[in-house]
Formats: sequence, structure tokens, C-alpha cells
Amino acid sequence: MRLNCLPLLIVLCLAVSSALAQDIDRDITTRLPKTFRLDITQAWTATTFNVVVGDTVAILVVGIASTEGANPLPRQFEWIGPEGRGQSIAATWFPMAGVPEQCVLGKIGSTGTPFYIGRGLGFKATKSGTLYLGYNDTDFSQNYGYYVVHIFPPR
Ligand SMILES: [Ca+2]
Repeated sequence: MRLNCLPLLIVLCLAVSSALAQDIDRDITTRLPKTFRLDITQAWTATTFNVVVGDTVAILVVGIASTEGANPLPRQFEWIGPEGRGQSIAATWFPMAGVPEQCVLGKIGSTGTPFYIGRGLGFKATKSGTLYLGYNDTDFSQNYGYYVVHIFPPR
């Protein structure tokens, strides 16, 4: 009895999936991101993504990480998103001063000027070079976790 229903079920599934697929036309020119895992146990990480002057690039960062090991003390250094600790503005001895401590940064080229990325950023490059991702911290030894960074290339 159950086997008799199987062909009908398959036809029904195909009809439903076919109907759903008719709502889109695939666009192969859509920008799909390159995805990187940002290690926060070091200040800067070189990506394999190269930027050219004039490129418009979009970056999206997700995840949470700890600056005080895998079990940070409650209400002291808790899990932090890529926007950093908004209540603590970095001093001059951080990789980038004047933005939140423990935020995600970027720079173009190993000697480039750092810029704030946080949860995400869209920019037009005024310099060519390898895109670096950074973590705005001074002690990297007990950092735990990572961020996932999606970089959408220019069209
Ligand atoms: Ca730290």
C-alpha cells in the first residue's frame, strides 16, 4: 500500500520544487563573497583578496569571540561581536586608536592605514594591495574564538 503512494509523492515533490524555482532567474553576475576565518590571536591577518584602486568592496563580519579566554568572567570581558567593546575606546598603543577595543579592522597592504570594519563596511579603494584583516587588541595571548568575514568582490 505504501509503495503505491511513492510515485505520486515523487511527482508531487517535483511539481512543488519546479513551482518554487520559477520565482527566480539565475544571475551569474551576482557577487558571491569570498569567506575568511579571522584569527584573533594576532593583530593582522593577510587575506588572499587583492584590492585595486577604484574597486568597490563590501565586507560583512559575523561571530562572537572572547578577549579573556574560553571562559571569560561574567560582566568583565564577555563575548564580543566584531563591532568591539563600544564602551572602551582604544588608546594610541592599539593597532587603531579612537575606535572600540576588540573590534575588527582592515588595511590595504602590510603598511596600510587601518580602518574600522566592525560588523560590516562598504568602501571604494584609493590604494591597491592585499586586504588585511585585524583585531584591535594589545594582548592576543588569551584571545579565544574567531570571526567569519565575507568579502564581496567588485562587479
Ligand atoms: Ca586580549
